[in-house]
Amino acid sequence: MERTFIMIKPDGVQRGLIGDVIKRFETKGFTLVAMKFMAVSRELAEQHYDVHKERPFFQGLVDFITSSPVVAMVWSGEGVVASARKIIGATNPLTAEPGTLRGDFCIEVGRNLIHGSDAIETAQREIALWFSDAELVTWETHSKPWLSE
Ligand code: IDP
Ligand code: MG
Repeated sequence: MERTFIMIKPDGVQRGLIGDVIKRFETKGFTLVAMKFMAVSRELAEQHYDVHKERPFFQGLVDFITSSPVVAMVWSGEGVVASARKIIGATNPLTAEPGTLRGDFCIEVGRNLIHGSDAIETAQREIALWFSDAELVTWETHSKPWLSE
């Protein structure tokens, strides 16, 4: 089953929005595979955002992600990577549609609440970076026949 990596960034944790974020993925019908509340090392933050290392905002982004704890998660479901990106909304919260997490809960790109993998291959890389195989839980929700035909 398809999986994606989702992280509630330090602003989401500090602002007490952990429950609101998790609720959106739960009520949509996706399945939680792994979750941990953690401080992020500089090394992990730099590896996670490696694709942006030449960008002017890179150091500030690494400073921010390591400044306060995050909630790292893996969610699974058919089409979860693209669907999670839609639930999250555009990178710039001011252009993110109302109804999306960024559209509803934040106002600046440097404090945009949440990360979600942008493609299936990216998700695989990010899940392996943040979680060990043993931390990924295999289980089946009792709602399965009420969510899928
Ligand atoms: P995404 O999170 O929607 O995938 P990316 O373009 O991959 O967006 O950028 C990664 C993260 O880097 C953003 O979520 C945001 O936190 C930060 N970022 C991107 N562009 C800027 C910028 O212009 N200024 C400050 N931070 C930025
Ligand atoms: Mg991205």
